[in-house]
Parts: sequence; C-alpha cells; structure tokens
Amino acid sequence: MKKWLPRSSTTLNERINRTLDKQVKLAVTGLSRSGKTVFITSLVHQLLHGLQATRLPFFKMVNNGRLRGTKVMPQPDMHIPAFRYDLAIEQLCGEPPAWPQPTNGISEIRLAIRYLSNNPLLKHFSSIGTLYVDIIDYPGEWLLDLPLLELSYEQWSAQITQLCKIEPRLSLSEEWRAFISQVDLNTEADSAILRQASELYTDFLHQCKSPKYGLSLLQPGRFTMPGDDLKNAPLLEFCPLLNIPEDMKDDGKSFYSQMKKRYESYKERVIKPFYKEHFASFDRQIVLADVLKTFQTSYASFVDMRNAINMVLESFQYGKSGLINKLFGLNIDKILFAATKADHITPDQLPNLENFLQNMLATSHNNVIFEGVHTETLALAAVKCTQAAYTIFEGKRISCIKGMPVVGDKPIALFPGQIPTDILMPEQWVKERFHFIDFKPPRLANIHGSGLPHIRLDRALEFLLGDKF
Ligand SMILES: Nc1nc2c(ncn2[C@@H]2O[C@H](COP(=O)(O)OP(=O)(O)O)[C@@H](O)[C@H]2O)c(=O)[nH]1
Ligand SMILES: [Mg+2]
Repeated sequence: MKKWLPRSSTTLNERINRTLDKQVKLAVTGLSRSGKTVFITSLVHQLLHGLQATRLPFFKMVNNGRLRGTKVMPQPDMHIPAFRYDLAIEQLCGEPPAWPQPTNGISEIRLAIRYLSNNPLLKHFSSIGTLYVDIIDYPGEWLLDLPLLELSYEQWSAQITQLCKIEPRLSLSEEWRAFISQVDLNTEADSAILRQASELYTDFLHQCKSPKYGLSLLQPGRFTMPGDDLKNAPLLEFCPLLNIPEDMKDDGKSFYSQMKKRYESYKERVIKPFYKEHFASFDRQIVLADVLKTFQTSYASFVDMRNAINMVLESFQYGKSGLINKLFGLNIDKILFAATKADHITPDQLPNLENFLQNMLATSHNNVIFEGVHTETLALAAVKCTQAAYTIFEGKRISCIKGMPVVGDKPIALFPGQIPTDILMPEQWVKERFHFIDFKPPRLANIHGSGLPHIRLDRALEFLLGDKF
C-alpha cells in the first residue's frame, strides 16, 4: 500500500486539521463494457501519483501544488465487495499490458486525499485536510430497473410489446413470443412453463445485448446481469406478456397471476433494496456510455442507448419531486455524463463527440438542470491507447490515430471517421462511415512514476471533486 508522501515544501506549521475532514461518495455506472473498471482504475492511479502529476493540468488542487498525498484505505461498507484496484492495475501495467478482467456486480474502494486547505479563514496556519472519497462501481443494467418501479405489470408488458414490433427485436423475440402466445393465460400456472418462458425471454435479452445488435434497453436488468447473489434465483423466473386483455382477472393462481406476482416481488425484493441500501448515500453520479460503439453497430443500437439513458433519467429525476427522491431520499448534486474511449477518435473530433452527447441527452439533461442538479458532459479516455498522427491521402494531409490493435502485434494508423455534432438520420447511419477497432493498453516505461496517459480525466476530476478542497 502506498505511503503518505510528504512534500519537501511542507512547512512545520502545516497541521493536520481534523475539522477539515470531509467525505464524498462517487457512484460510477454504465452498461457492461462501457469502461467503468478502467475508468476507476485510472482515476485511482492518477490520484495516487498526483504528487508527480504531469498529466492533470485541469485538476486545480493538484496543479496548484496543494496535494499532500493519496492513499487507498479500508472501505467503510463491509458488506460491499472490494473494488480490486490492485488486480486491475497489475494487469494494465503488466508486461505485456492487458485490460482488466470483466466484472459483474457492485464494488467499492475508499481513497483518502490529503491536501493543503485554501480556506481564507485559516490562512494564518496552513491546515491539512483529508477528503475521503468512496468510489462505487455498479452495473448500469441495474439502473434500467428503476423505471419499473413506476410501472404496473400490465404497463410494462405493453411497453415491451411495443418494442418487439420493431426490428431487430421483432426477429430476435420470435421464439419467446411464439412460446407465450400458445399459453392460455387463465390456466393454472405450471412452474416448468413459467421457467421456460422466462428462459426464452432471457435468451432474447442476451441476443439483443450481443455485440452484433448492441441494444441497451434490456429489462429487467438482473436478467442479463444478475450479480453473484441472484444467479439462477427463482426470483428471476418471470417475463412480460403480450396483449394482456383489459378485463384480465387476477385469481392468484393463473399463469398471468403468477407472472404478475413475480414481477411485483422482483420490484420489492430486488429493485427497492438496492436503491434503499445504496442510492440514498450517493453524493455524485458518473454515467459512462460507449457512444462510439453504437456509431459502429447500427442506428437501432444508438436509438436504444439514447432511449435507455433518457428513460432512466426521466424516472430518476434527481430533484425534489423525483420518484427516487420520494422513495429513498436522494442527495446527488452533480452528474457527469461521459462518452468513454475517446482515444478512438482524432483529438480535433473531441468537441464534436461532446456536442453529440449533449444532443443525445437533451431531454433528460434539461429536466435534471431544472431540478437544480449540476451536470456536465465530457468525452474522455481513461487510458489513452493511441497517438495522434497524420497521413497523406490523395495529396491531402489527414489526421488519424495510431495504436496497437488488440489482435496482432504491429501498430496500425487509421482514420476513424468524422464525428457528427448532431443526431444523424437513419439512412446516414452507414457502417462504413466509422472505423473503430479495439486497442491494447499502451506499454509505458515509467508506469509507476506518473499517472496513466488519459484524455480529459483531469476535467472529470475537477468537476467531480474540485469544489471539495
Ligand atoms: N481504447 C480504450 N479502450 C478502453 C478504455 N476504457 C475501456 N476500454 C475497453 O473497454 C473494455 C471494457 O472496459 P471495462 O472497464 O472492463 O468495462 P466495464 O464492464 O464497464 O467495467 C476494456 O477491456 C477495453 O477494451 C479506454 O479509455 N480506451
Ligand atoms: Mg467492470
């Protein structure tokens, strides 16, 4: 574990002032593979190496020389699994460097950041304060359960019925739809049939999620991301039903009644406890989205990601009147939306990606501002794997990026495409328009000397923590 690093400039009258101690809980979410583990690992690495920082010009507290050291501390919540920074950094800094193992649940890490206060009331004695930062990583899939709290089983079923009328869901849901359409909703429920229906529905969700289709709006969230505690749990054996008649009787025994009952118990026993236990204590929320992946996948994939994020945020309504606030109480005062893996585009395209993200979030973004929550959108790369380069094409100088592809051992240079600043029409969304490939993490000679190379992580740090020092 890292030791406190005293600065040579530390003067004798610098005193540790316990009254300056503060705490902040940062919740990091995003769908699987959006970059949560890499983001948290790089953020922790930047802070642990903050004293040697050469890569954090926009993080003012560090840039002004007020940082006195950062340390990983035992986490406060014993019941939450630890975020394994040690394992992730070992892989990222290995020889050869590799991406950390995928994770599939909630985890937490606590940092203590010591800093020289610039409180004007204390200017005659330089006081050292400590900011305890708890970072919580949780699957964005679970956030997609939030809107269900406001929906009856019939309303939710009707929403899914609507979604399944449009491709690619129309084809992907065929087997599940065929199965449930031949079940009589009024007959007494048979547990094998209930299970089979939920299995077919879960298979359908997994297909929607596969890289080929890249869909995001997948409910219930635990069906594709159960977490360790709910794998194969009977609590997950239900699914929506198509075309439920309006006068459907709930006799407590029928196939329909059982499905409805299980849906309600999923809300009570899975969704609510998660939000009660965790959400009420979050101070700040970071939502990561791999927007570039949807560019490359399809228009349907993009629309689905936009709908998923907006749906969650609408029901989230971080402010006073929001559902979540009414149910659980909520203290979040800042939200950062970040498009991750921005090292896949040339540096001159970063503002375009940020504008695009802003346009994508326009509706919910406005609501959230209205509710008095401070929001920011950023395009960032937690670990920058590419270098900006130039190539000459038909006599013209074209900017491109250069990096080591995940498959192969020769660096390649490519032009990833021009990022639109606003939403494209469906017909403009052609595959050949963009060219993104997966890169290996960079090999670095001085990995323990300074923070990992990144894009705009210092701006994220300033937004999330800057006002706390
Ligand atoms: N080029 C690049 N790739 C990244 C970056 N962050 C994540 N990735 C890629 O995205 C994958 C998923 O990231 P991870 O943090 O595990 O996602 P999580 O499931 O949200 O925790 C990684 O294995 C990398 O291939 C980044 O900053 N730059
Ligand atoms: Mg992860």
